Amino acid sequence: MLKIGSWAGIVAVLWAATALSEPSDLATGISPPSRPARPFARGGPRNAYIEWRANHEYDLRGYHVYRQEVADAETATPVGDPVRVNGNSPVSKTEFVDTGIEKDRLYCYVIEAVGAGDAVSERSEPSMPPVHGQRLRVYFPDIYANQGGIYRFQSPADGSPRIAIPIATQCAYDISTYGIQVAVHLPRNLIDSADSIAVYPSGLMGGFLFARNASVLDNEIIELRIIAAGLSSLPLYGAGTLFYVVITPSEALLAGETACGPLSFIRDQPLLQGVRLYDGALKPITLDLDDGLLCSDGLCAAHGDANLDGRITEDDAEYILQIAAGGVPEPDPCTWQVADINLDNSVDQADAVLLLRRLHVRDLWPDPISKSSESAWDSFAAPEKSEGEQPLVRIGNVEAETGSEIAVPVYIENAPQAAGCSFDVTFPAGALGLSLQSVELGEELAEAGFKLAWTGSRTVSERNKGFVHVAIAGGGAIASKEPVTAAYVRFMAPKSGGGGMSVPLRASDAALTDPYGFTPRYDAPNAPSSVNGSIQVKGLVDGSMAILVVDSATSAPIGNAQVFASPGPASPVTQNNAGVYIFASLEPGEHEFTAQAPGYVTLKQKGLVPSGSVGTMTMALVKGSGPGGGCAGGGAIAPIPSSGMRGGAADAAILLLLAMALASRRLKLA
Ligand SMILES: [Ca+2]
Ligand SMILES: [Ca+2]
Repeated sequence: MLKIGSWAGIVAVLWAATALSEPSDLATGISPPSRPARPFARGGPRNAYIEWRANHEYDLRGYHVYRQEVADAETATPVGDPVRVNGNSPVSKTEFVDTGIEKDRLYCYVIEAVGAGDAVSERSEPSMPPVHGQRLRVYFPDIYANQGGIYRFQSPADGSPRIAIPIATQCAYDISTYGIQVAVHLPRNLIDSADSIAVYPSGLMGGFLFARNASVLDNEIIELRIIAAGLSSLPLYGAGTLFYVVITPSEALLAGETACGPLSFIRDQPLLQGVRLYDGALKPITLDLDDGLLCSDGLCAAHGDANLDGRITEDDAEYILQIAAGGVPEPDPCTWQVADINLDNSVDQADAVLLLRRLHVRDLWPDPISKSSESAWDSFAAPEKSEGEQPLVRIGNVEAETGSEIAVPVYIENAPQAAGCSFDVTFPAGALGLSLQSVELGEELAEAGFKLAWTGSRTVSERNKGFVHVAIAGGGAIASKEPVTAAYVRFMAPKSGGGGMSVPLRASDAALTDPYGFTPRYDAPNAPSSVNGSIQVKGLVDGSMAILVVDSATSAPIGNAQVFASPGPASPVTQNNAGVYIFASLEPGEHEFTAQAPGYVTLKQKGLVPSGSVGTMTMALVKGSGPGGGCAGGGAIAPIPSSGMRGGAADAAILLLLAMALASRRLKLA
C-alpha cells in the first residue's frame, strides 16, 4: 500500500528539481561551481568597488565577497583573516561596493561562487594591486608624441599635429562634488605655446562649468589651471579620464631632440593651491597624485595599437573586444599599456568604442553636455533618468523545435546613448540542454559598422554548464529610442529532454558604454539592468515509464525482477521501490517491455511512453518455470491496481517513487 497524502507536494518539488529544471545536474549530480576569476577592485574616496567576470554556471545562486587586509602593496601579505562583506545572501550581480574600508589601509578582495544546493566554489585569487582605503588616485599617463596613436590627431583648422593628454582618475564612483581644481606643470620646451593649450572635459564631467588658464611660469614650465564647478553637487559615477589637455607639440618634441619632460601635478600646500577635489560637503578629498611624462618616443607601441602590428585600424578594436569577451587568455603586457584608452585600468568595450570613434575621425570628448534631461540621450553621464525607463539588456524568449537551430535575440532597450555593450549568457548545455553554435550582430548594428567578439562553450562544456561572453562596440551611439537587437545567439535545441522543457537563458552580467567610453555601473542612475530569457522546446521530448511488477494471483509486488525495454537501454532495470521499476528516459512512442523474475514466466508487454511525461503500466507475472521459460502475450496497458487509489492518485504515487529514485541517483552521483 503506497501512502501519498502529504507527500504530493514533495512529489511535485522533487520531480521539478530532479527531472525538469536541472537536466544537467540530473546527469552530473550537484557539484560546487568553478573557481571564479580574479576580481578587479578600485579604491575611491569612501568605498571600494569590486567587479568580476561572471561564472559559467546557469544555476548559480550568486557570489560571496571577502575583504582581506594586507600589509603592503608589493607583497600583499595578509593581515588577519578575510572578512565576508556581503552578509548572508549571495550577491547576484558581478559587482559589489564595500562601504566598510578604513582610511589609508590596504585591501585585496576574493570572490566565492555559490551554486545549486549552496555548494561553494574554491575562492578566487585576490584582486591586485591592493586598494588604498579612502583615497582617490588622479594621474597622468605617459604620452609618447611621435607614437601618440589615438591621442595624436590633426587640427581640423590647419592640419597641424595635436596631442591630447588625459588627466584620469582611478575611481570616482562615489564622488558627488561641487568642484574640481586641477593645477599642473607642463614642460614648456615640448609645447608650441601656452596659448595653444585647450582643455576638454570628458563625458564624466558633463554638467560642470569650467574655465582654464595657461601661463608661462619660467623657461621650463607652463602652469595650467583648470577649474570645474557645478551649480549643485554633481555625481561623477565613473572612472577614467576627467579632462583632455590638448597641446600643439613643439618642433623639438616632434624632431625627437628632447626625450621626455614631466607632466606634474601641483600638490596642495598652505601657500600654494594645488589639485583639489571638493566633496558634496565642500571638504577636500584625500588624493594620490601620480605624475606622468610627455616623451617623443619610447612606448612599447602606439596608444591604440592593441594587436601590436604597428598600425591602428579596426582590427585593434576587434582585438580589444576579443580581450573583453575573454578570447585572449594572456594578452601581451604591452597590450595592457596601449589598449586601455579611457584609462580606467580595464581593457574592455569602452576602449574599443573610443578607438572606433577616433577611426571615424570624431573627438574623444563630447560637445559640452549638461546633466539635464536633454542630454540624457547623448551620454550615460547625464544622471537624469532617460524618458521613462531604465536601460536594459534583455535576452529574448523564443520557441524551438527539438533538434533545430534557433537564434535568440538580445535586445538593448531604453539606451540610445549606447555605443558599446557586453553581456554574458549562461544556460544548461550537454545532451539534455543547448549547444551553442555562434553569435552574430543584429542587423541594425551590423549596418552601422559595429564590431562583435564572443567566446563560449561550444559543443563540449564543463559539467554541462554552458556560457557565452559577448562584447560589442561601435564608433557612435545606436541613437534609437526603440529596442535594438544587439546580437543573435544561435543554439541547437536539445534532441530530447524533459517534457515541454523551458530552457533558461540567464543574463549574468550586462554593461552599456556611451560614445565617450563611459560605462555606468553600481548606483549610477543609467546603469543597465539585465533580463533573463528562455527557449521553450516544442515537439517530441523523452518520456519516462514506471512499471509495477506484481504476482498475477496475489497482486503482491515482485522486488527481484529484471525489466527490459525495446528499444531501450541494453541492461535491464533491477532497482525498484516496492515493485515499481522506472525507465527515466525513453524515446516517446511504443516500446516492448520484458519482465522476468525467478519462479515466474517471462512476460512481454507493449507500453506507450508519452512525450515529456510519465507512462505507467502493470505487468502481472504468472508463477511458472522462471526466466527463459515461455512467454505470455497479453497484458494491455492497465492502471496500477490499488485499494482506493485511482487515476491521478495512482500517478502521483508513481511520481513519488520516480522522484525518490531520481533523487537517490543524484545523491550517489554527487
Ligand atoms: Ca594594430
Ligand atoms: Ca579602459
